[in-house]
Amino acid sequence: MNMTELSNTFWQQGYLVIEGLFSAENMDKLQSIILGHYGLNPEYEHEAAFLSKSATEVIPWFPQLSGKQGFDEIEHCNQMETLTEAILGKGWKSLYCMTMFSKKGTKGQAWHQDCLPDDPQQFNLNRLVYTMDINAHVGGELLVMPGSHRLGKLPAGEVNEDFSEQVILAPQKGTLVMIHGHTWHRVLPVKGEYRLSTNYRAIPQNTPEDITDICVYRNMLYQFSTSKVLEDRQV
Ligand SMILES: O=C(O)CCC(=O)C(=O)O
Repeated sequence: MNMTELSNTFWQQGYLVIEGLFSAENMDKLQSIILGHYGLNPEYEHEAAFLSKSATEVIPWFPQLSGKQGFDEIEHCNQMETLTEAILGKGWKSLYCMTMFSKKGTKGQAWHQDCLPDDPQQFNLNRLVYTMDINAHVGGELLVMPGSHRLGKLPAGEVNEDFSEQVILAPQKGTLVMIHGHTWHRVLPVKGEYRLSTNYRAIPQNTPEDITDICVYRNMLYQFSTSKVLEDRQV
């Protein structure tokens, strides 16, 4: 892998896709740990008001906090670490590993930015690892707006509007997708039994660890630590 080229592509697009980075065997191992935790009908953790207003139906889990060491090996994958450093520079830090489960028939995730884009230097990096194939049959494809990490705040508007420049990603098992926290992104509704993704979030040096506490949706700014809508964004 040419890290400089990949980093340039990331900074140009606001996202990057690396197919086949992780072995199917490793992914199957993680997938079975994740499913062992959730089962097929886990309870939601966020408040119902948030789930409904955000149009985001995801159940998070932090497997490393439960001592699941299988997830450490991926975190310390040499290529992922080297690529992260090429993108974020020296002094970057791994935040945590968070799995996300969405049930059959749920909405996915509406357009959002993981953190406020007011300062271009202050952002998180999503490093999304897919332990299963995402495709039109399963649903849950990932939508990104190329270059939107440079466009400031996601405009207020219809939460699931289609943008003419949006790109639809259907990551296969073993793929790594990196997304800048200011890039507008969204997940389509889930048609299969379930949808899983695993996010190894990271931050550049001098970035607060709670950088993703306030999330930007098209209809609100939401603060997770207080479970509060900080701003209702009217269209
Ligand atoms: O699960 C995915 O593919 C995307 C996750 C996402 O939107 C996020 O972590 O902000």
